[in-house]
Amino acid sequence: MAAAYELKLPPWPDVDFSAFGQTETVPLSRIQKLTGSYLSRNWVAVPHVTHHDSADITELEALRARLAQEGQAKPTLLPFLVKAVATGLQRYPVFNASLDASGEKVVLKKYVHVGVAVDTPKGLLVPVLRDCERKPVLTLAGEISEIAARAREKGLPMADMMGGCMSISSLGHIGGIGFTPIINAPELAILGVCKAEWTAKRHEGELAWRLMLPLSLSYDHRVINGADAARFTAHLREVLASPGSLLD
Ligand code: CAO
Repeated sequence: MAAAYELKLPPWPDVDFSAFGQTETVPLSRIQKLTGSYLSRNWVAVPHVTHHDSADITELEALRARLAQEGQAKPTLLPFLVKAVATGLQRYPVFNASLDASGEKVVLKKYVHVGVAVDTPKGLLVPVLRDCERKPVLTLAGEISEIAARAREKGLPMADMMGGCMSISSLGHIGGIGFTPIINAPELAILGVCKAEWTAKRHEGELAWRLMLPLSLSYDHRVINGADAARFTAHLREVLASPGSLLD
């Protein structure tokens, strides 16, 4: 009997690039090889859809400036995003879930742990911040700085990268208007974030300059539907637009 579906790929092209000009060959790092194999598996095995949206973070920017003026360390956007995602995971349990190994049952999680992609010289690492719904933004900010520095200097043990419910990949400090982040399976969704830009928008009946943050939410379409994704980013838009509630 024929297999229901078989992925038949042509062999990888074996090209002598030096035939076309000068080249240099360098090995991939251990981390690149490891993450590369998981990324390939997840890209092939998970039916990804990416939902794009944008959040008005004008008030959030003012809040960050106020915190800096009050002499507190100025947190970056990221801890606010972690907290916003944590509230989303609580409100929409279908995002705080995983398929079990049989692929026939959904495991709903009662904890809220959020992974954060960190770009290190040796490759991409995704440490997990625990119990994010219970932690104030400033605590999350401290944890992100500490674990990102550790990831860049020494790398991280597997234990620091396990147990995430959903991940965030922020390229906001560099640029871009949207991308398709690959889901960190068995998580069911990942939020990609690009650079916030001042944009002329209609706001409270008037044309105004607002700081708009691009959001790209990739989700596993076996479990999450487009309407769920639109609701999730609408929730992010709402909480990021009134960020006071995220501080605690
Ligand atoms: N829009 C505009 N500015 C942004 C921003 C955004 N979306 N996100 C961050 N910034 C700003 C920060 O606010 C900060 O400016 P201020 O000092 O004025 O606050 C500046 O950019 C630098 O931020 P940062 O990168 O030091 O800190 P972070 O908390 O935003 O991110 C970390 C920390 C570790 C997640 C990040 O440095 C990193 O490694 N990101 C890469 C993730 C990645 O590679 N993803 C791709 C995965 S797929 O290959």
